[in-house]
Parts: sequence; C-alpha cells; structure tokens
Amino acid sequence: MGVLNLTPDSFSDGGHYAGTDPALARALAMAAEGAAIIDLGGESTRPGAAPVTVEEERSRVLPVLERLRPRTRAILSIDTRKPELMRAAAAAGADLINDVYALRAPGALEAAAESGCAVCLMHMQGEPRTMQRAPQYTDVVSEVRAFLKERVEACRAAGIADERLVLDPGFGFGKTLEHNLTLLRHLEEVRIDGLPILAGLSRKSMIGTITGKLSEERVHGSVAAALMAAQNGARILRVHDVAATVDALKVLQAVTGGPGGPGRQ
Ligand code: 8Y4
Repeated sequence: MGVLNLTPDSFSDGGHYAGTDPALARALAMAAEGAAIIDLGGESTRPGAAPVTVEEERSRVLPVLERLRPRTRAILSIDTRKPELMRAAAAAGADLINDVYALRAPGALEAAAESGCAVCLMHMQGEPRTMQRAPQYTDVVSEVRAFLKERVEACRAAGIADERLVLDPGFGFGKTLEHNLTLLRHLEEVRIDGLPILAGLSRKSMIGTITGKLSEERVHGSVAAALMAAQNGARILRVHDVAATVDALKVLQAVTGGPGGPGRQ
C-alpha cells in the first residue's frame, strides 16, 4: 500500500500538491513500482494535528480519486474517519476504507457497511492530538487484540463480512517505542480469525528514534521494519517508499517461498 498524502502539511512527500496532477502522477508511479493499493489521505493524523472539516477533506481527496479511478486498476483506499467521505469515496470508486478510528465515529459503521468497500480497522489509544503524551498499557498485545476483536464484532453485527476486513495494530498511534517494538515482535498474536494484518511503520518516529534520522532519511530503516512485519505475518504494508519495499519483499519471497514465510495463508 503506497501512501498518497493529500494534506497541505504533508510531512514526507515534499509538501502540498499544487493541483491534482502531481498527486495523480505520484499515485501512478507507486502503482508502476508495484503498489497493489494506493491510500489517499486528506486529514493529517500525525500527533498534535488539528481536525479538518468534511468540506476541506472532501476537496483534497475527491478530485484526485475521481481522476485516478479511470487510470489505474490498483485498489484505491481512502484514509478517513468521516462517514460522509466514506460514502462519497465509495460512489467515486474507492475499494477500501482505511479508518484509523476503526469506524467508531457516529454513522461510520453504517456508511462503511453500505459502501460495499473493504475496511481496515486500526487500533489507536486516545486521539491524534494527545495520543503520544503518555501511552499506557498493562499488556499492549492483548489490549490491541481485544480492541480489534470488539471492532470486528461491531462490523459483523453491522453486516460487514469477514472477507471485507483488515486488522491493523496502529504503530505509533498512542504507543511508545517499546509498545511498537512489542507489537512488531508479536504481530501474529494480534490476528483475529485469520483476518489479514496491515502494518504501517513507514518513516514513523519509532524509525527516527532507532536510527536517529529525520523523516526523509528513514527509508532504509522503514524497509527493514516493513520486512520484519512481513516476516511476522503482515499481509499489507503501508509505505511511502514503494520501490525499495517491493525489492525487499521480492528477496523475502525468494527465500521463504511466500509473502511472509511458509505455512501462512
Ligand atoms: C512520519 C511519517 C511521521 C509518517 C509520521 C507518520 C497508519 C495509517 C497513518 C497506519 C493505517 C503516519 C493513515 C501516520 N498511519 N493507516 N495512517 N495504519 N491503516 N505518520 O499505521 O504515517 S498516518
């Protein structure tokens, strides 16, 4: 999954796209580099970020989605927690709703269910503005799993079939470096009923903390983390650096004979 950041405060794609053309070009380049999914995001979820209105988010995302849809067969993912945008994106041809709020916003479960889209359910402790102040867990793995289990059950009750669900431990969302490392080590234990796991580690502050590098210099560390996640059971990797990650996955696949090793689905 390649990240297409459509926010003006874009942290790792070199700033705001002047129009839709550069965004389209970036999306198509990532698809050509081997991204099976393009994740379009118009609301910053970085720690401390302010919320945006639905109109603002819509104006950032929909024009790109509408122009991208007829130009690629890649799976198009919309990174939003707003039901209005889920509906609009589905109507414009989106395939996947990537919700860091795991459909907890009022009306989001219903919007996602009716959209027919697949859904990525992500764990987050707290909310983006404050989540990194003092993350606390007794047992991060079992608490993340329990949260995801509750959200899976909510989706099932809303009529969303398991075939549409993806799970995500939410690296960096209300987690210390130790919490993130523990989750990466025990990624397979987060899985519920064989559902696929998505891991988003790319360029995050945990990579910066480990390597001592700024955001744009975190490519190598991010590729290493992506490979660890794949080995530990992740089926989808959310990354900024598609070409580098695809090469690493090809090496892993050559060695193990499968995306994440033998014996996995
Ligand atoms: C530098 C680079 C600093 C990246 C911060 C960041 C995830 C996600 C994000 C994730 C899923 C981010 C939308 C945060 N992370 N969706 N979204 N999983 N499903 N921060 O891990 O990239 S945005």
